[in-house]
Amino acid sequence: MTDHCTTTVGSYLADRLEEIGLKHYFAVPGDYNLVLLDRILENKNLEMISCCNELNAGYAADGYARATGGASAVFVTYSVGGLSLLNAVAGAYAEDLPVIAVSGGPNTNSEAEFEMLHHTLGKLDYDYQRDIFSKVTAEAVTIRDPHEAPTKIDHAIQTALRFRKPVYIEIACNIADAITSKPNVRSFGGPTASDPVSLQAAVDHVANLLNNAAKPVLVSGVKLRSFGAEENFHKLADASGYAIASMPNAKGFFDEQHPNYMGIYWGPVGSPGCGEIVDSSDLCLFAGPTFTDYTTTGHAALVDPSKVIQARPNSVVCPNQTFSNVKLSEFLEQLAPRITANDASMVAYKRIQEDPPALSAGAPETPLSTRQLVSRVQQMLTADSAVIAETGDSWFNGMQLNLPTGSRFEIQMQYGSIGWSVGALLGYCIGAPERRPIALIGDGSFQLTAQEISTIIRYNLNPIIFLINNGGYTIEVEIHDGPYNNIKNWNYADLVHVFNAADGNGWSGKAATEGELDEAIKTAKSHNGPAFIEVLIDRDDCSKNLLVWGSHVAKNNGRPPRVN
Ligand code: DPX
Ligand code: MG
Repeated sequence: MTDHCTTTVGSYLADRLEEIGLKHYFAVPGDYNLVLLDRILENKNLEMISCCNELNAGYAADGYARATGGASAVFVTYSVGGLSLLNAVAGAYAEDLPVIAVSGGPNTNSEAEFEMLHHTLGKLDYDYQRDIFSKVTAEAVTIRDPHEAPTKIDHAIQTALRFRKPVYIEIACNIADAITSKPNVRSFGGPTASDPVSLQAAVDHVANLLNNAAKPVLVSGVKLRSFGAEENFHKLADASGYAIASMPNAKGFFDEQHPNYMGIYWGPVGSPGCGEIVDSSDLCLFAGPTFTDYTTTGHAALVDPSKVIQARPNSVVCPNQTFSNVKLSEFLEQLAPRITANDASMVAYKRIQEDPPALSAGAPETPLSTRQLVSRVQQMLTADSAVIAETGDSWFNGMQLNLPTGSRFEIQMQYGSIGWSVGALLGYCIGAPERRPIALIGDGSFQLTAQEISTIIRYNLNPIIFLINNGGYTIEVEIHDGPYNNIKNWNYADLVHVFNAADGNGWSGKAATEGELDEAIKTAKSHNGPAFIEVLIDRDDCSKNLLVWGSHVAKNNGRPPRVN
């Protein structure tokens, strides 16, 4: 029996999730989490989105966090569910997304009585799932004592929001219903404030360096969004007059229609002219960058550390000087008014700027090419669009798009787990119902997570999905080919009918020519529900940038071992 100041552990968690802004959560049931789900369902301000499997539910939570900019939650059962979820949570860790992963756990009496349990490894270890999750989360807690639930739940939630990382909460199956304190008032702030002395010193030092540089440039990085610094980056961009580039995994975080925007800084596959200006600048401020083999095209885009300032989420790293405990957003905000406008890099860029090559449509019967597909997607984009680009040639095709102000772009470039986009698209549609997301998904990737189209149909969401059927793992073909890069063909478009069954409202079509694609897009746009277009593309038709990038990454991967 609860009284006015107590509740159940499950209800406590539901209330806290509501309090931090969640309206939905993703779930797959199992006997270790059923009572917990009963308690969560009682909260009428939270809607359950039932997924086909735990991996996809995790990807959906990833997409939801991207769409809302806040946290997300996913509920699974013990071990068989949890370990399926693991890969998606690892992706959320890599991508700085505060996904709250909640698993049911064994009954608290089982450990004391040395019970061997179903769904487990078949040994007397009751902590292995939490131990495994501790590697891919910022905090992993097990709740077996209801009195400890409020502090453990609150601390895990605060950690997720503060560090923008996933957390793991395991609740023993007989504890979800146990009595605990009602949630008391408190705040769940985001990232903590900077050390004021260090912040001041960093701003003074960097303002001095930039104001004395001849041709400084600004580059936006992926951490800008997770650490809430996009707006202050824009303020700095406006104040500086510098030429501005985006790193590939930060595409869309800076307005691509800004007059000083050059394009993507991505070494040999970046936007024409952009790399030349960044590399020839005497001082570049990278805001929230990650320099990996993927974002630097196999380390071909080598930024000279003596000319680079990195503003990281918690520090500022200058040539020969580091300032710790300086938060990215505060640093950019305070730097903006200290900068003397200097358009030298922009003038230099204007001199070498190339207009993108004009591409006119072919005759309707022309077999479809990726270039023509990209140009059709470009024409569809509006301020309300969100493009979800799956790992594969879709990255390179997506990167070509010129995003209207307000539109969004999602890519999982740090983790690059194929199949991510189907679940992420589901979560994105739920989290941003005011947008109509457009997904670019390769056939190979789709085969990992295809069944979540069923959930997109179940909730009658309205994305437009381009399934690119190029008969295999083309990106892998370009990095290193072999028989393993061929896949079994499917009638992808027909799957929508299978998933529709009697009550679904999904529409699908197939396009092998430009004319068929135009017709299909017309129908998709007018369809009030999920639209799925299978486009048939030649196995060897891939973007030029994929070929160049693939050879650099392959070279980097193929370096021989060092022997003494
Ligand atoms: C693999 C990749 O068909 O796209 O454009 O044809 O390449 P493209 P597809 O979706 O194929 C994807 C394929 C097999 N990567 O080319 S990128 C290895 C891989 C991965 N993630 C997981 N397994 C394997 N990235 C989960
Ligand atoms: Mg493919």
